[in-house]
Amino acid sequence: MNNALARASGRLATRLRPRAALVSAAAGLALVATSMVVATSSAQAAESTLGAAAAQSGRYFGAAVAANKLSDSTYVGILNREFNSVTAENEMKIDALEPQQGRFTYTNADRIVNHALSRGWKVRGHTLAWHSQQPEWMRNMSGTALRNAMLNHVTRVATYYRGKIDSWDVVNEAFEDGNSGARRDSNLQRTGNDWIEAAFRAARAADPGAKLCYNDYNTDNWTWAKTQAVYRMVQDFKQRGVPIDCVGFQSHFNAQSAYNSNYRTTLSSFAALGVDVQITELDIEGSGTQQADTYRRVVQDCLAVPRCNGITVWGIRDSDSWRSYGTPLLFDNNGNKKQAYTATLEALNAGGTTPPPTTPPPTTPPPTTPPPSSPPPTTPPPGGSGCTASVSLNQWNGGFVATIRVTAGSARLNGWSVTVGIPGGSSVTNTWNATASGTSGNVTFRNVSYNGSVNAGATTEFGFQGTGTGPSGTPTCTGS
Ligand code: G2I
Repeated sequence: MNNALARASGRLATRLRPRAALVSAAAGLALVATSMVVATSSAQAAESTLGAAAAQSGRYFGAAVAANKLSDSTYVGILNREFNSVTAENEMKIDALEPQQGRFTYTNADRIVNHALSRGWKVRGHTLAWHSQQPEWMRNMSGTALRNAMLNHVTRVATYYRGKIDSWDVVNEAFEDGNSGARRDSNLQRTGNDWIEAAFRAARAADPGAKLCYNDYNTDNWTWAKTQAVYRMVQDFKQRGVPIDCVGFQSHFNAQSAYNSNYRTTLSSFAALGVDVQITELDIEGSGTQQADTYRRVVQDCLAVPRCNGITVWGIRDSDSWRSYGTPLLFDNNGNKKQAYTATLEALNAGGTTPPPTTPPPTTPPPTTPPPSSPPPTTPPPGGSGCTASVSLNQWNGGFVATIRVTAGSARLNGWSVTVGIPGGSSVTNTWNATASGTSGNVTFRNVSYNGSVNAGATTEFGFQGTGTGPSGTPTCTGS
């Protein structure tokens, strides 16, 4: 009996699925001796690889992949046999894709993406905006220049990969650890609290077919302040129509950040907000039965939540792990299956009781914020409330991101509108922190609820993205 048959009949003995049970009952014990027949039918009922087992309930099972290991035959052998989704471990980070500002290098990332797509697998894009792994030029930037550079990066990369990415980690790790529940301080955070939603809007405009995720670690335990803070952000995004489709739970488990039985509550609570949930960077330090049991529970928790639509482990063999000392993965250094592998496969095969996720990836254009319900006043109130507006433009061949700074005059503004001339043939595709009256010609941008009020002499910013050439004239600002 070869290995696969031995495994298959072992499974049959320990855990009969209904289909296998029927075959076995009908055929009687005699069939067990003719193991080919039994093994074949049980192999159909219980899959022998992680990807196929996950696919039974409409889920994927992925791995983080390093481009420089695609020439390692043991590594690629396991990858091709077991997985049906990949995440580039480092090759799609900002420093890898835009090492010099405006110069994009996709070679290594493409090796991973093409390896996956040519086999019909999914690709998780990781990651468009992050405080870490920024190239030198970006680390030294701040304010509007950084905001524009970030949006430009999001737009260019998501456009380049349009149609190829199942889910993008649009923003990674933006919250602080510990009890504060605050955003993590970073150069991106200092460009304004709305940087995350601006990134999501730019990503949606660039690739309307990809699911857009927020991804973080230490957000697995439902009682932790960081988990709750991310939950509130996602809830707020859903309420305000910020385009978010999924939340990634990295799930790097060890003694300091241990698996907790409330993990299922975390996954189901986020899912109840109307987003998919994905386990994006799973690894569990430990060994033997303890490690295997935790893997089993993580898989069971995902399978219990219909919108938990995929699991990715952060590497293949223990020796491939960023925490190799913790032997946290499913294959040992030689590529052999560990106890954790068997537990994972069994849990995937036992699943399928929950319906597969039904939400299709978004195919509609980005949601636009409805215009204010009351028309803006046409005459300025007594006392005058002037304002000025200036444009800062980031352009490339075929597209642009414009950031408009609105400055109040000598009186406080209660609302403002800015009219910008969009050149013929160009159009606005996406606006943040304002609502647009149209997409081409003279477009008027009006404040939204939270930024209409501007103190005398103070400023606020909004932005938009477009195809074609950006505006060239000076915008006109009207205050109320
Ligand atoms: O730190 C674990 C993960 C936490 N969540 C986000 C993930 O993107 C992150 O992955 C790790 C990679 O596994 C490491 O491989 O991210 C690290 C930092 O980006 C990666 O480490 C980097 C080293 O810092 C670099 O010095 C090295 O050149 O890996 C690079 C390539 O080996």
